[in-house]
Amino acid sequence: MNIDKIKHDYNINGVTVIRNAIDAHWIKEMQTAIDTILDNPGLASIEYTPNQNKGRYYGDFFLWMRNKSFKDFAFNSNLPQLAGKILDSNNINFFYDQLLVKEPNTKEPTPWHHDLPYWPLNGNDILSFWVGFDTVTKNTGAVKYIKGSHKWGKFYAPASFSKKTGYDDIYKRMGLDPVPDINSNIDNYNILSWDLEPGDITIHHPLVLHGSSGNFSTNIRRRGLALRYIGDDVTWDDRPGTFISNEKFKNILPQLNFKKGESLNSALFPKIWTC
Ligand SMILES: O=C(O)CCC(=O)C(=O)O
Repeated sequence: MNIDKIKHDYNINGVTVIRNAIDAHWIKEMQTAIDTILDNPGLASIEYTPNQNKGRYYGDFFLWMRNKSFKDFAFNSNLPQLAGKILDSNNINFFYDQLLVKEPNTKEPTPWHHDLPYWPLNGNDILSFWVGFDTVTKNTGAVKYIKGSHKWGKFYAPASFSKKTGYDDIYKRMGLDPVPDINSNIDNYNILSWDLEPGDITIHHPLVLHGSSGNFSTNIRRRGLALRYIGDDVTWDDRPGTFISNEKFKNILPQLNFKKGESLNSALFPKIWTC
C-alpha cells in the first residue's frame, strides 16, 4: 500500500480507491453482522424504499453501539491507522458508522450530496471509508464521486435521501443553496467511480459530492458500510439543521451535550488510535 500516492490522490481528487485493503476474515464476519442488523432494524434506521416498491434500500447509523462485530471492525481493523496516516493526525476518534444496503431490484438512488453539511462538525481532518461486502458495479449502485468537488468552496444544503424520513424540514433550516442538478448536466462533470470486490475500499473527503444509482441487478446485493473517522482539528458545531436534530438520533444518542468548539473526544466518539 503506497500511502503517499493514496494521500496525493485523496487530496487532489477528494476520493481514491484502495484494492485489497480489508482482510478476508473481516468480510465474512461483517457480512453476517450486516444480515443480523437487516433482520433487526435499529431505532435510527430508515427504510428509504417506499412499501409499494420492489427491493430495499436500508440505512442505519451508529451500529457499533449495538453490534460487537461492527465495533470490532471500526475500532480494531487497519482502518483507524489508515485514517491517521491519510489525515496526518496524531489521534483518531471514531465519528460513526452508517450502513447503506441496496438489495437487488432497488430503484432508489442516493441523491448527490456532500457529507459535512449534515454533520455538527467543524474541521478538515475528517474522512469516510466506503466498504462494500459484495461485488459492487455500476449496475448495482457503485458510488460516484465528482472529482475535485471538495475544492469548489461550496457548502450545499443536505439532500434528504427520502421524502418520508422527516429530514427535509430539518435540512431546510440551514438556508443553504441546494446541490445543483447534476444528473441533467452529467457531461459537465468529471465523475470517478470504481467497481469494487469485497476487500476493496474507497476513501472520500467530507466535501466531495457523491451519490449512487439504485441496484438494478436481479440477484446481486449491495451491502455498503461507510465509516467516518475524525482527526486532530475537528470540533463540535451546534449550527441548526444537522442530522442530530432528528428525533431518531435523540433515541440512540440521548447523552449528546457538546458545546460549539468542544472536542468530540468522549465515550460517544472514542479515541481509537494514537500515532
Ligand atoms: O452508499 C451510497 O449509496 C452513498 C454513500 C454515502 O453517501 C457515503 O458514504 O457518504
